[in-house]
Amino acid sequence: MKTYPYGSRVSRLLALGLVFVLLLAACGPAAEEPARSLPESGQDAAPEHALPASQQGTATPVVAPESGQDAAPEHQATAPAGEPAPASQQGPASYTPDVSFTLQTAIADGRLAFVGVGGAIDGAVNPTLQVALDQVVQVTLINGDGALHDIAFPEFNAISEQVMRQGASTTAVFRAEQEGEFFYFCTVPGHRQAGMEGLLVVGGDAAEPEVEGDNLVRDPADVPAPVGDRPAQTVRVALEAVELEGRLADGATYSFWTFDSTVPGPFLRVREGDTVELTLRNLDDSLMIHSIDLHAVTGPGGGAELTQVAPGGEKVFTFVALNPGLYVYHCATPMVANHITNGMYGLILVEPEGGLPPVDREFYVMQGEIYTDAPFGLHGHQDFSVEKLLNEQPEYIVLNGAVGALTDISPLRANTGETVRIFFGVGGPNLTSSFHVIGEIMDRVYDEGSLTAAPLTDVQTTLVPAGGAVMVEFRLEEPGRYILVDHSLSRVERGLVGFLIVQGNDAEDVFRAGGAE
Ligand SMILES: [Cu+2]
Repeated sequence: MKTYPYGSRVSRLLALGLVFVLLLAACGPAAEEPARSLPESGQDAAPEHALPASQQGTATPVVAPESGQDAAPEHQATAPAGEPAPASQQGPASYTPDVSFTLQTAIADGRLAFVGVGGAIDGAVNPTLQVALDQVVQVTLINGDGALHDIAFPEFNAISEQVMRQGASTTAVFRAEQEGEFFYFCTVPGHRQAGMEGLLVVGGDAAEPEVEGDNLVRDPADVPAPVGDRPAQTVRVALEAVELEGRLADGATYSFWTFDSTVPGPFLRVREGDTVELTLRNLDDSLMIHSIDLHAVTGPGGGAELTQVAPGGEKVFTFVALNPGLYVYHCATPMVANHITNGMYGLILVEPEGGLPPVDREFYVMQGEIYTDAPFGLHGHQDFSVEKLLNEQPEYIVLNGAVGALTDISPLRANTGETVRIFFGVGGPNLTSSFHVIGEIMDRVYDEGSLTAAPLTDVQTTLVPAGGAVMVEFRLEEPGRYILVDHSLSRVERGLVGFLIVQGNDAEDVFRAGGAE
């Protein structure tokens, strides 16, 4: 007789977990959620407190860079990480900041002050902001007291808009192009003297932010070799469900649940007509039951009903990959959305008979959301919030499992003249992605992961649903740094950004600074 452990044991575990989470939520700090915004840059020097011409209501924190005044142009020649471009190519800002701080105005010890929100400066009064030389710095200012304020970095010609109402927020963005110590302060008359002043330190011993927790990022270049032109056969796949503490962001960790200890799980690659025998083992030290539902499976639950496996156990099932395509797989044990948000998702490619057209490089990228109890950006271990999950209000939205996964840790790398293919999927569990590569046009989009329909051609942004995937291809003509985003660009501020760094010579002359010849 077969029984599926959906029953009382799971219910008890879930109930215990829920009580624990609710307790934590009740005891947690009543931290105010920091507002976030994309950069406005290059504002003129701050004489007294001249306001930018565009100043309007200050409550809306989101300004898309394309429309932001003086925002860096999308095609700005930006140096690949670690390979700075000549200074002449560096504008005052770039598409994404290198470092971000949030400060909230407050009255501390009877004086006016800026108080750090999140990260290493959390709670610090007039915190010292430490940055590296030439970093693009984004400072978000939240009005915490209802009086008129702004923030200025005069040596860098940066001043924010003024914020008047409590809760309103604004940003200042600049490139830290001189080494040394500089004051930042509020330019409203009397406020600097009343305490609103701190230090910006550029260069020196600007320490790398400490990283805690194991790196669970799946390298986007970690894609198995093409199946190509071979007859159908039996393929055996073994996966392990592993629960472990991992790095969520610099200085922040989270209790991830994974397939094979990375997020996303391994990229599985089979052929149409293959018989796939899948073994799922759940490690001894797991607390939860786990399972797998592959969208490439024809059969109830996609495998989930046959693979509910308790800690220390193992289950096997077999399916025939009837339909070619690019499919999501994920854990499907209650609460399913909880298992997915914690990292249990991946992609399986079922190649059509004869294989896919050859390309020079293939990449594997997945988008996911993380629902922490505390606001985005805080240090330390971050607890899961079932309430935010059910309200679909993630704090973190990331590529390959963590903030910085595809920028600092494992960016995509290729060369000019190459054609690249990105297998992009959305683990979710909830948000739809408007997948876009800044500075590129997708030559071919295999919409919704369908490999049997003709691809769309010449696409800017493609919609990928939760639990869906897409295969895109494009040729690289120009060197530089291209940026993978969800064009719901507020999500950049929650971690959703990746780099494709393209090296090589600029032989094709399809893009350059200055006028036409
Ligand atoms: Cu699971």
